[in-house]
Order: sequence, then C-alpha cells, then structure tokens
Amino acid sequence: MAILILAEIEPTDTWFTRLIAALKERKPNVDLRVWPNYGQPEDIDIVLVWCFPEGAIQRFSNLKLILSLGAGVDHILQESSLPIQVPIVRSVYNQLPLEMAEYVTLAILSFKRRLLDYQNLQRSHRWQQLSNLHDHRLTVGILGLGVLGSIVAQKLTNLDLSVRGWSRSPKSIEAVQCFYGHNQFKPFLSRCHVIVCLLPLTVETKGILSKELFAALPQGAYLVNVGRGQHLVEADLLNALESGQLAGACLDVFETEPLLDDHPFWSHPRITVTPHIACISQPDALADYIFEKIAQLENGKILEYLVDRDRGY
Ligand code: NDP
Ligand code: OXD
Repeated sequence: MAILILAEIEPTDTWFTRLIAALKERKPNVDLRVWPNYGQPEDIDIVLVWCFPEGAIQRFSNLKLILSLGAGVDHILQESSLPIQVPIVRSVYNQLPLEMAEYVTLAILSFKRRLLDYQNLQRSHRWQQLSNLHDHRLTVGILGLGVLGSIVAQKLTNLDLSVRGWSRSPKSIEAVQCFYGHNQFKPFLSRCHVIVCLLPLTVETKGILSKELFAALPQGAYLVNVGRGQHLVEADLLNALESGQLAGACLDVFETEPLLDDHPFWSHPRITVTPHIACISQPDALADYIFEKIAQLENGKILEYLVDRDRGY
C-alpha cells in the first residue's frame, strides 16, 4: 500500500514535517511518498491531499482513496481531472469541532464585550468605560449545522445567548432553533446579531455572505467567517461596515490565502484577521485518523465522512 502526500509543501513547513513523523512513528514500514517524489505513479494507492497542483491527481491510475487533510473538500472538488470512481473522504475527528467552538466563542464574546474597542482605546492610552452594544440577549445564527456547526451551536447554548442555525435539511438540536432551506433563510437571518459561517464552499454557497444577507440582519450585526473566503463578497463587507449595517467582522478564511500584503482587511479598525487557524488538525490525531480510514478501506468497511460529489460536500 503506497501513500502519497499530495500537497505543495514549503521546505520550511513544520506542520507537514510533524505529520510525516507522526505517520512513520505509527507505521515505521509505511511506504510514504511526498509530492513531487512519487516514484512510479501506478504504485500509488492513496493520496493525502491539501491544495495540490491542478491536474496532478490524474496520473495516479490505481488510486483507491483520496483523503482530504482538511475538513473542507472544495480544494479537491474544483479539480477537473478527478477520477470518478475513487472515494473522497474528509478529515474530521473529535477535537476539531471543540477547537472550532472555542474560536467562535472567543469571537462572539470579544464582540459582545467590545474587546476591539478597548484595544483601540488602549493604543491611545485612554481609560474609558463603554456602554454595552446590545442591552438584550444576543442571538447567534450558525450557517451550516454539520459536524462543526452542530457542535458549535450546542456549545454556545451554554452561554447566555439565544442560538439558531440554518442548514439544507431539517435538524433537531436541543436548545437550538433550527431553520432549513431557502424559504426559511430570511426568517432565520432576521434576528441574528451575530452570524457565523460554517458552510462548505459549493456552487450554492459561494458569495452567500453578501449585501443581501447583511441587509437581512438587524442593524449593527457582527460577522464571523470560518467557512471559506469565497463565501464572502469582500466589497459588500467593506460597504456594510462603512454604512454601519455591520458593526464588525472576525475573519479566519480569505479568497486568497495568505491574505495579500496590501489587502484593506489588515488595517481595518473593525475587522479581526486570523490566518486560517480556527481549528487546525494536530498531526498526531490526524495520523491516527488517516490509519483508521485506511483500515476501514482495507477491511471493506463503510467509509465515514465520505464526500457526496453531487452535493459538493
Ligand atoms: P459538513 O459537511 O459536516 O456540514 C455542512 C453543513 O452545511 C450541513 O449542515 C449542510 O446542510 C449545510 N449546507 C451545505 N450546503 C447548504 C446550502 N446550500 N444551504 C443550507 N445549508 C447548507 O461540514 P463541516 O461542519 O465539517 O465543515 C464546514 C466547513 O467549515 C468546511 O467545509 C470548511 O470549509 C470549514 N472549515 C474551516 C476550518 C477553519 O479552520 N477555518 C476548519 C475546518 C473546516 P445539511 O446538514 O442539511 O446537509
Ligand atoms: C479546513 C481545515 O478544511 O483546516 O479548513 O480542516
């Protein structure tokens, strides 16, 4: 069984170095190859992928599994030369939703308690107590109630927040008001003081964080985007902040990553930027997950977290 890490890896990338070490530690005899040194392409059974060069995958004619090293698979499905019969599985395991919940909680409480305003005041040495932004209980809306969104929503119910979520199909989550489908989109949005994007990037969700969505929120709402950069229409966000329709945004994902040096988000006083770290796989946990999936494949078991190519996630 030959496994190839198919990703464009910077020589200085310590995360991949740690992943390779974790894989070899678990199976010292593993036939592990790292792009671009794949040897004979027909040897490769499994590819572990993250942001790989266009067209690279089609040369591996004996593939049995494509495993995304991330929870998202838009980077795979955008590839035009994907072998149709090969299953695609994404990486999600217990620790990821918990880390995501931590990040989203941090963003929401920072907005609620005006941390950004206090940081700006601190920079000018000003001691000033600000009034609360909202006198009532905040309503938080989660776009996407999948593996991550459903646990984030559940965890948020432990805070003094009203939590609601929106998905494609109906859901039932204790203490979370669940909405679904196109018809319930606007009613869902109408009360969200904070909107959190945890959708996968698909043809349907691309550009969903747009002026239409912002206009449907109560004035002064806050955006947390931890989905994908292409969910957001960047110019619409800047306009909504300018007009006061949105009070601020916390962004972890961007149309172009790394965020370009001259991008206006870097220095915007109402935007918090983080470099796609909302939840990062730990190499040890990921190595365990990879071998678990390979064992499922070898033993002919049903593969969990299989991607539905037609749905796009
Ligand atoms: P899942 O596939 O488990 O869940 C996706 C959710 O989105 C489901 O509830 C689904 O509805 C809903 N959805 C999809 N399309 C639509 C639509 N057109 N209308 C309404 N709802 C829709 O994904 P995960 O929770 O595992 O991950 C979500 C995303 O988070 C990933 O795709 C990735 O982009 C991002 N991510 C970001 C990370 C970061 O560090 N910033 C880390 C990991 C992931 P239904 O349940 O009805 O199918
Ligand atoms: C992702 C991930 O899909 O980091 O963004 O897992």
